[in-house]
Amino acid sequence: MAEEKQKHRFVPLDSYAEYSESEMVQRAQDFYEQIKRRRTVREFSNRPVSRQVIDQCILSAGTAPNGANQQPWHFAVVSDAEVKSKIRQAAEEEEREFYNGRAPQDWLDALAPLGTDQNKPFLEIAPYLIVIFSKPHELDSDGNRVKNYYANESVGIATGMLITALHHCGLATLTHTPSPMKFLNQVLDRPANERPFVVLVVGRPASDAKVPVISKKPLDAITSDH
Ligand code: IYR
Repeated sequence: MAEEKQKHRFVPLDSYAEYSESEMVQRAQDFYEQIKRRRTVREFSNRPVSRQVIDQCILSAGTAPNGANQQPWHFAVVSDAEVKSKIRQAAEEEEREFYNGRAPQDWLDALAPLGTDQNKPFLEIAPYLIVIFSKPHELDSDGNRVKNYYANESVGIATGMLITALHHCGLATLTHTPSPMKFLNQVLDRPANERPFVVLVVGRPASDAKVPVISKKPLDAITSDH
């Protein structure tokens, strides 16, 4: 029993920061002012970005709450021009099929305001592509599958935190989801238990970048009181 307790240790929560009611309101407002500036960008500058910044933001993403603390994610950081070019070619091949037949008309209609098409030059222009993989299971040393709980939910949360961290330090992102994405395992030589979740295109916006005129739903459209 004593041994069992030792295995699952608990320590006092010493990292919690408490704020007064008015500080909380101020911080909530300040954060909203910052995060609402975030826009998905499709026109990137090729200006280099320090790898240290990327690594630090990935460390932030890695603090995400996740199922059973199994941390079922992998972040493949792509900066090599040849690898980016391979990803662009394969992604555009999938996208050509998507835009020229695979996508139902109602999906194409929903995308129309964003002005997207099969051309993905940003995959080569932006200094980084962070390809995020979800790991629904691991393989133990005998090659048996060990399930990771809530892998997709966990990776979704970590991805949101990564986007927030990157925005916080002045980087723009595009969440890109070529479909199907299996080619990313091959191009990046990732094992079969890793499923591509999203390609995060990361860099500074092009100086003349334009974004579509869209709006976010107001609070009363996204909440209810009980
Ligand atoms: N994967 C395609 C289509 C696409 C789908 C959604 I949902 C978007 O919000 C944006 C694009 C593409 O990348 O063009």
